[in-house]
Amino acid sequence: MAAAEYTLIYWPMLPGRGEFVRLMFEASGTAYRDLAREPKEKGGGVPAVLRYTRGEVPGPTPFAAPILHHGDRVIAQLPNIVQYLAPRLDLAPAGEAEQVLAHQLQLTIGDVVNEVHDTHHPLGNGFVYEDHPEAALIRARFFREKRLRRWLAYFEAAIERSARGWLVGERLTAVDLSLFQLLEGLAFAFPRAFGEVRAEIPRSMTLRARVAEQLAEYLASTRRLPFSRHGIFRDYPELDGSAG
Ligand SMILES: N[C@@H](CCC(=O)N[C@@H](CS)C(=O)NCC(=O)O)C(=O)O
Repeated sequence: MAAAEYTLIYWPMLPGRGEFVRLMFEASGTAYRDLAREPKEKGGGVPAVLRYTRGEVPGPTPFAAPILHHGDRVIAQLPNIVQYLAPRLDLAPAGEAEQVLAHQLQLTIGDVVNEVHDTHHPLGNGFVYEDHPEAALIRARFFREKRLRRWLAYFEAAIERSARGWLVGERLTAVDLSLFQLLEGLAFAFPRAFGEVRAEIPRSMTLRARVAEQLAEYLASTRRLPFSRHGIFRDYPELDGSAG
């Protein structure tokens, strides 16, 4: 079998930002190497990620994962990876205006992901959740009450504007896959708060179901990593306002 052209480098054992890239390969039926999920003895595991971020691999050093290695190119920053891969995997919209809009929406999804991360890491990456649960409660409440509905209404309006059931253009593109993943993550991390909004975003829920249908084989496979209490989307009931 021919070697995969694309290599994804991302922390093994959690979906995180790597999953947004993985979905592009899976949806387009593109062979890829998921390097850090291979055994350490074969060059995988966490050391694989560190080799890249420590500059031990030729090419520009990425600050953080996800990382895409394609030929002699080493590319980081999730929206940048999506922008690079989308036309190559036939997951980009057709014209420049729509491509710019897709990138805008992709960056916005990245903003939401950052805010979700901050609900359990309100004081930054140097702490673990258990260090500052009170701050996390405040941050998560702000997210649930002031941000979640606004973010979701924004994507819903984009789908309504496109009038084809997708965020941009007339068919599924990479940013739809990212919205799917975002909705999956929100439903996992904030089942109560998300449950209160879902009736207000019917187009987004339909998009989510359509992507799930298209990816059914992958989603049922062991290649799909489950959400947990590692990574971005974490199911702490207290942060969903539903504990106690
Ligand atoms: N803005 C970057 C964020 C990358 C990022 O924060 N990656 C996390 C994992 S999801 C990481 O590896 N962080 C390690 C660090 O920041 O030192 C992107 O969208 O790719």
